Amino acid sequence: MPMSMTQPFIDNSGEKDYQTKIQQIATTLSNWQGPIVLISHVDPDGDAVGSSLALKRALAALGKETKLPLVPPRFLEFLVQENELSPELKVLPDNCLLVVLDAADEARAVGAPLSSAAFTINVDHHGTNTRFGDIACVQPSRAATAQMVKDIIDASRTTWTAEIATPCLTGIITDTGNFRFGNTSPDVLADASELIAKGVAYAELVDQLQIRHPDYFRMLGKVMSTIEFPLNGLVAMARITGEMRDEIGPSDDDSDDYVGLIRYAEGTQLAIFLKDRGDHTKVSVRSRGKVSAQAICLELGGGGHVAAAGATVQADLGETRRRALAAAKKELLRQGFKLD
Ligand SMILES: [Mn+2]
Repeated sequence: MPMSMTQPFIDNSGEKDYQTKIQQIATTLSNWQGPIVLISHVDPDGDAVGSSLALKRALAALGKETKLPLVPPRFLEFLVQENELSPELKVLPDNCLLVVLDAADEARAVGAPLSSAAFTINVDHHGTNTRFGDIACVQPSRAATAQMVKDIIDASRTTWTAEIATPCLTGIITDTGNFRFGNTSPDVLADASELIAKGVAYAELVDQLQIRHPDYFRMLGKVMSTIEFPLNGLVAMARITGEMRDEIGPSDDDSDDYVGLIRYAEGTQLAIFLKDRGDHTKVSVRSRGKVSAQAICLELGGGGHVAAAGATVQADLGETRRRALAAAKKELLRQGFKLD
């Protein structure tokens, strides 16, 4: 999930500890004699897929036995080479090192059971990360987990190739919204520049990353017909209903784009996107300035970054809309906005 530079959870005192942990992780991975399994979060995004593909390729280059149980969204399938992914693992192999990437807590990590790992490494940039695992390296000042993976690979003996750099850069591109979000720091651009210099076909990559199935555009038309601007126009809100999905098909795996799009409606501080899943509703929130999408989603039982957060609400769309608006109102009032 993308994030903002303005984080209440940032701990900048930890940069030295961070570098120490990165080195410790690189050493642990290099010295590990058993299999290494990499997993990431449910509904994997560009950072989850990019981070895990980059690290898997770097470890494979070191001669490590690796497994990556992952189902990427359609628009990221082009990154994957043949036989690179595994089906979900019901049990972990013996003496297995498990690397969990971009997942803020154990419940969000999918692909393999966490309990039977011989050793667990947690690498993430979500401030809300629960710090699970034998080594937990959490650095909210990083725009993407892929940036942290770059640090791990830099600290290891791996020689960078375009095949490793391309997914790594993908994580940075997608979590910064193509270098448009507030988390696009000089460090992010320096890391991206370094990765491009490893031989990434940059223009081709960013072009490919925007390509979507025709159904995406059919769905976009329907989504835009649901747009509303409640709370004095400070909120842009849209939805995908079960009926829309029945009509267009289920390929809405990129629908996070929609919330980013409506966020650009003039005068809005918040974009809220609701996805009807029958017995539950998924909520994606994006915010601007000091307004916290994270505060709203924490109120709804979810989490994320200040500028971009999400929640799964065990209620139908109508009830979820009511709760999301109540949380949005509370946050807007907290930030000093006047509401009728
Ligand atoms: Mn991320």
